[in-house]
Amino acid sequence: MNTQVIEIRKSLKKKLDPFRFEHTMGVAYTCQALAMRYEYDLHKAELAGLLHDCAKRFDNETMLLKCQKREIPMTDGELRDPSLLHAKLGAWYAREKYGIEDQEILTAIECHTTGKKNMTFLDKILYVADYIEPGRYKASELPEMRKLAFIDLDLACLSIMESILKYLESTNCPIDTTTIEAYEDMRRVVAEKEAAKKAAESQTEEIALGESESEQDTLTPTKEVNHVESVKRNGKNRRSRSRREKRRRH
Ligand code: DGI
Ligand code: FE
Ligand code: FE
Repeated sequence: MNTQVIEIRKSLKKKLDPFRFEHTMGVAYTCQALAMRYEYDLHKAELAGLLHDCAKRFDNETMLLKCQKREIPMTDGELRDPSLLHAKLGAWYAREKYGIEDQEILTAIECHTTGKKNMTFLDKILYVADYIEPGRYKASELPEMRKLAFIDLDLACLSIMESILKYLESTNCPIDTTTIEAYEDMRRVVAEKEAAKKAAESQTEEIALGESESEQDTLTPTKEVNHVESVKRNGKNRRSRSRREKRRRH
């Protein structure tokens, strides 16, 4: 194990309350599990998970003052609900106090609460891990989200964003524009992926159909004589092929 990770853990254990520390460990392990699944860098995923809530030990007033002092720009949403600032301030601590220079890790920490447009792989891994780590228990759809996270990361992100937005609306919490932008962007990503998948499927079906038609052409000695027969057989092939396709997809 890397000594940097051991030192970070020691420091976090001293600084965070026991619940936050346990949550942090859960997020770090879940980040690594997702990194294994999606073949991402395990060490970077672990560092992002370990440090994502490192600024969560300050109250709102202190975070506002610290951000002002360090000239960290704040959005209207963050000014209305300064608890959101632990993400930006956390990225600042990760860089300045824990020596993290990797911009991808710092950005993932910075956007872990609201998400953002054009989320990177690590942004998504951390965002999802924070929601599904084993210590979480409040959200009702957790078992489905946990499964989905290991099947389709984008869909898991979208699902979590929908659930958080629903919760924020039901509790009348001020919603940051970044949270809405992140949600709309993830909807676009998922819709584009779905459309590409459908186009690829119909192209495969067309190729299969073309192959079956040319097979029939070579089998029949004279096209004209056997035309009706060929149409019948093609129709049959088409049906059985599409049934086979359906069975394979489910
Ligand atoms: O720090 P954690 O509790 O581990 O998790 P987190 O950093 O994802 O923060 C979760 C909270 O942040 C959750 O209660 C939803 C809230 N949140 C996310 N986007 C917004 C938001 N709260 C407000 N007020 N506005 C947002 O846009
Ligand atoms: Fe957080
Ligand atoms: Fe967290």
